[in-house]
Amino acid sequence: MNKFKYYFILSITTLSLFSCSKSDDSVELTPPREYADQYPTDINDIEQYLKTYYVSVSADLDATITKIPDGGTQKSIWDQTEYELKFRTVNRHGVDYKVYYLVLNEGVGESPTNTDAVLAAYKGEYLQQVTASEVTTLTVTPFEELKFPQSFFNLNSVITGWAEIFPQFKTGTYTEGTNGTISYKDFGAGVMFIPSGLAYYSQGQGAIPSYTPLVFSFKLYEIQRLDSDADGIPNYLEDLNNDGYMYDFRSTINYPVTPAVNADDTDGDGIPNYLDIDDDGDGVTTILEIAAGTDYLDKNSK
Ligand SMILES: [Ca+2]
Ligand SMILES: [Ca+2]
Ligand SMILES: [Ca+2]
Ligand SMILES: [Ca+2]
Repeated sequence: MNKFKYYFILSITTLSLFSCSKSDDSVELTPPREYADQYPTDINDIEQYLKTYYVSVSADLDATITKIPDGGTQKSIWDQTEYELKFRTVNRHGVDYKVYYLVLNEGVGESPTNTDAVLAAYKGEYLQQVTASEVTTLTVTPFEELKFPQSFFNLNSVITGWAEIFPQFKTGTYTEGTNGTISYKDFGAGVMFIPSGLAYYSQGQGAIPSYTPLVFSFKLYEIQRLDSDADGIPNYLEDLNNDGYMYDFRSTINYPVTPAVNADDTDGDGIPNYLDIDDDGDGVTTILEIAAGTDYLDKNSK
């Protein structure tokens, strides 16, 4: 039901845009593609990119990714062995997405969970097959770069690809200069390769066209622990199985199939602890239990 509501809202938005920009009366709406139909195209583009581009990394972990020229001897990202190319399988929309990421440096500090916020520098590019004179070429277009981040991004409200990959990295250390500057060292740095279904998909965003996989190189400077249900316990301490991820399976858009057991839901009411104001379901809110000094932490401590 929710799914239909979502599409309905999308259609209305699209319709109003078209109504404004078109002078004739014809309006054609194309429904979003099926995620399962789009994914094979995306993963092919990503793997083609990984096999035909190489990476060079500066001393301060800036990644530059370049196409291997004809006859070039550079090793592709796929074939090189200096940095580990890993992937994480992310199930959404009934699709097992493979999200590749390249570890330039894992970091030495703390990892965010997928419900925390990050202070990160990043550079984004999109991949697109472009056909000209009957020849189709994979093109790479930069769309955004943020070198000196000033504010934190809540991983819960950015694209899914970010929320899934940042927890695989750690922060570093930092020192404060006398003039208030901060220098970061040993931070996590990497490159992630995200299928469009875990990015902006059919809608695109700004300069990013619809249905384009995204490549982000990034540096993880700092994290901010969030407390989404404001019960006094930060999210990462409500991650009962300690895997760095918490999910709200009530969202039928993101998770069409609810697992039998949510590992991060003490009372099994479907609301994960990080969003549940009464984690143990005894009718007394967690925040009251903490204030009263009852045995909340004994019962729920990991
Ligand atoms: Ca909390
Ligand atoms: Ca978890
Ligand atoms: Ca619960
Ligand atoms: Ca309770």
